[in-house]
Amino acid sequence: MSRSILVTGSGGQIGTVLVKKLREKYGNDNVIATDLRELDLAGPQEILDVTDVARLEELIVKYKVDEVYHLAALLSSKGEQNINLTWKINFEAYKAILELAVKYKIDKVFFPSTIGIYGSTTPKQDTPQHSVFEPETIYGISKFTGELWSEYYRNRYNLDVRSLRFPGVISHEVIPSGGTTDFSVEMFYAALQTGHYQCYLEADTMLPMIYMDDTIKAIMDLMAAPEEDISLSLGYNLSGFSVTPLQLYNEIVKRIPGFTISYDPDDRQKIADSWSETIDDSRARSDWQWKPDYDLKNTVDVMLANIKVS
Ligand code: AKB
Repeated sequence: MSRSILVTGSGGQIGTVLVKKLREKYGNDNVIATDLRELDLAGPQEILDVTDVARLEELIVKYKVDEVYHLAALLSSKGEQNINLTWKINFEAYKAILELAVKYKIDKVFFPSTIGIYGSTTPKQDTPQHSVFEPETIYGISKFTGELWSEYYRNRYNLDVRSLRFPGVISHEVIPSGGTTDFSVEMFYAALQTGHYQCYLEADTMLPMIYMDDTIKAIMDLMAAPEEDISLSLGYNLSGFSVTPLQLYNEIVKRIPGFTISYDPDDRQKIADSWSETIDDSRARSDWQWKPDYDLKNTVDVMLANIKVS
């Protein structure tokens, strides 16, 4: 069946890879990539500032959109530098998408949530699907509010909204920026480019992570699952594996002898300390058969095999 799919934030870490995969599955012309800037992509693309609701509506009408992925976001660390813009992009633009989805009878909406919705009062080990959520960054607050609106729209308007709580995403296609988990990508580039990495988190700060191929698999599987298998529009807990900067370093240095690391924690330490260490993603496993393919070791192998440094 032909679908018209609109993706916001298509030039970001996840968007770059997801647009490619969606186009492989649904055809180039059926996936409209949008971003603030022009992208180096074949296939339909449009400049879109997601805070411009009139433009968003114009594109939804122009392409008769029936699926939206709202990937545009400011992440945890950058978000603290501009809380009003973070709220506008992460939540208000998303709320506008929900309203337009009802108005134009859009079939399905994907909302990326995050481990940033957890706070210091959330259990850190095996964080359950339903728990205490008192996020401590505007990023977490905007994403948790988005989750609540997703569930509300599902219950009130029968809108098919699906969502995942992403851990740190490790990938070699685009280097992430503005997040607290960025060290998990930066460390690979430093190992290959300069041979030294200065980490902005303490050596033993454990955080949940996921490799990009598993991230894309999770999004595609969740969105393709029969509606009756989806038991919530809140974000599903999701995890690949958990790792500390020191554990990641130890795996990299086994493969790149001589690589060194030092630690100089900054503001991001406080954010990382408020997040969970390990996640219970059993609801995703039972509802739509989520199962990651990548652990720490094969993630390190595939990253080092694919990063191109000049
Ligand atoms: C961040 O570090 O802000 C993101 C996230 C975990 O959502 N990568």
